[in-house]
Amino acid sequence: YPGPVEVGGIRLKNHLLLAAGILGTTGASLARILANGAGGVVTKSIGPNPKEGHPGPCLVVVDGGIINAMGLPNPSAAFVEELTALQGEPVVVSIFGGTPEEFRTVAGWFAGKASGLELNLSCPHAEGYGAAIGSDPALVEECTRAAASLGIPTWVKLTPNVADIAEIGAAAERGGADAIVAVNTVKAMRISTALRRPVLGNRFGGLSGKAIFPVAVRCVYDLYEACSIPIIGCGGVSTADNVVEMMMAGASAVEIGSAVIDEIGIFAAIADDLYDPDGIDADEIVGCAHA
Ligand code: RRO
Repeated sequence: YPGPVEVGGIRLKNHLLLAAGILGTTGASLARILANGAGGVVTKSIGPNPKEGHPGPCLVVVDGGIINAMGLPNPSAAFVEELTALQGEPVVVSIFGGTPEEFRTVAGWFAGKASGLELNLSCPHAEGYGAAIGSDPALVEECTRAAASLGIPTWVKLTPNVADIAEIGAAAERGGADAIVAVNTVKAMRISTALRRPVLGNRFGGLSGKAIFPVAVRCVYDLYEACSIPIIGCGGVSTADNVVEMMMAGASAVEIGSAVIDEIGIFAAIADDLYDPDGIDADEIVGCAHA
């Protein structure tokens, strides 16, 4: 293992993080992922008020991935207690809000309690939250500034469901983001031919998993051209070769989500491949595909 890696103001144990929303709902589940080889963890998104989420079904497995429409379920401020046992660990708290003021409020709860924040400007099926904000450059800049001005390292997670993700990344950078995370899920749906209606209770959801890996690589590549802050690749990563490809596109670190559901040992397995004696020199490969 390479030893500590500093990305966007946060010190990680290696280049691999747990992606937001996956198992990151309790302190115990986050600790378990860290004990299993992750270099850092991102929590489930926490918002200004407790939320139950969308009516079920909330998840459907498809070829190459999963479509979810959880609907931002979260305990809001009560989540702060979950971090007590994780002090000093590389824990990034994902937060969401509907306005810059809400982002500032929620961000403030985690000052001194987390390594950093990941602003969720990108949920594809959250009315008034998520991608509704993350597809408007002015709102992205304002929400980023509101949270980042508190002085906690602030990453901004973007949606791939926009015409020009580089424009959105540039707005986050202007707002003071320390890094960009690309990407959240791809808006998608499934229809049951037997029932003749959409499978998910919310009808639409977000596709994650192997199917979206090339989409994520393209987004990271575009952002690397437009931004000078670090980029963290997220979307369908499940092998060490995927990590290397993300890095070549421009990622300084990588988040892993859906693949963890199949295999909790995935961080250690990928790290063994990535850092074996003939393995990567990350500093040398990040962005090399742009040469
Ligand atoms: O909770 C969700 O339904 C959800 C969120 Br907040 C998100 O950012 N991305 C996603 O696919 N699902």
